[in-house]
Amino acid sequence: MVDLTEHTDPRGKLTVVEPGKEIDFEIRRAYYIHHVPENAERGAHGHRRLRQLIVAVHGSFDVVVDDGFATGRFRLDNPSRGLYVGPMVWRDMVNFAPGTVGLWLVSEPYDESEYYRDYDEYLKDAKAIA
Ligand code: T46
Repeated sequence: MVDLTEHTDPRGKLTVVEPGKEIDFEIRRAYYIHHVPENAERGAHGHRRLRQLIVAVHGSFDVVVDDGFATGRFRLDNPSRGLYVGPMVWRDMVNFAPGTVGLWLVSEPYDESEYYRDYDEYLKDAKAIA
């Protein structure tokens, strides 16, 4: 989990993500997820190279990560705390609260060939590089 720099004054809070400070990769793409239907799950993939910071800017959801050897579950519910996920990690996003907006800041342009969409293929490669 990454604590982001938060500036609070009587007008509210402003949270900053700056490469070289809160994260150690250049941001080459951003996307956000919203209007997630009740009980919907996203993810079910891994990335070969991509690094990302995930922030629940509104609402909450869980990120379940799996590196081929162990799993972990992280609850994202604070817009000033993000989850860094590196390459070669399988991830699922679950348990979205109604109205949630999740932000992804990522290190690579969109490239479908960079995804693992098949868990068995991912697992074989994850174990091979360990
Ligand atoms: C991730 C989770 C949270 C694009 O055309 N450009 C993009 O930059 C992205 C991210 C997606 N798309 C298209 C590809 C699909 O037709 O949007 C559609 C939905 O994408 P996907 O099925 O990959 O959605 P998720 O929620 O499974 O995964 C996405 C990201 O791909 C992934 O990196 O971490 O959001």
